[in-house]
Amino acid sequence: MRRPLTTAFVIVSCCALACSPAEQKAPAAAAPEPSGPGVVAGTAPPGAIVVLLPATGEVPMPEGPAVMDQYAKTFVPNILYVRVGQPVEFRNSEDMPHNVNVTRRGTGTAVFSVATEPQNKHVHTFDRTGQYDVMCDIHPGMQALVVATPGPLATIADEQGAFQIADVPAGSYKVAVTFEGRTVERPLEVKGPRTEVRLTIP
Ligand SMILES: [Cu+2]
Repeated sequence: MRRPLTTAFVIVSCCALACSPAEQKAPAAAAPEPSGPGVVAGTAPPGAIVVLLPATGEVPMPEGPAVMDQYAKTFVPNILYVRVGQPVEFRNSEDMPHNVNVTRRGTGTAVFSVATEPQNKHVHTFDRTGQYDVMCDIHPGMQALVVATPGPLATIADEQGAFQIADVPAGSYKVAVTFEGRTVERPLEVKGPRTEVRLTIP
């Protein structure tokens, strides 16, 4: 999972450099000082994708593609979080032919299936939020998962429906829950070390 560590460090170090101890104790002035990052945790439908998005504005797209490699008869990494709209390179970095067969989890809908020759790659851009099973038809043991989300603060609720997203900078968010192809959003204020939320799909 990708976390905005850079953002968190920038906020902390700016305050440490710019504020004297007296100013740090003073109540927030016109622009409230965000507190440190916290954990957002709670429950959602089991297997749902949970994503925190800023309440306003866009989330910058990462530079460059995400990469899932095929090496030693294994997909590396085994679980890859990518952004909707971000190119994903499916590489083959060994001297053995493979194949990349991607289906949408839940419906089993075919997304694509291509041969990946040694030292070659196939680029695909996922255009909607979802979980995608990745297989190699040549080597049945080769399996992986791509999770496409609209933002980097994302996770999947476990079999009991529990989820946790760490290192969330304080602020106003939309929390988006995607379950069985439907997405529901609601506002969420994140402050303090832990924010609990119960997410349901009506
Ligand atoms: Cu293979």
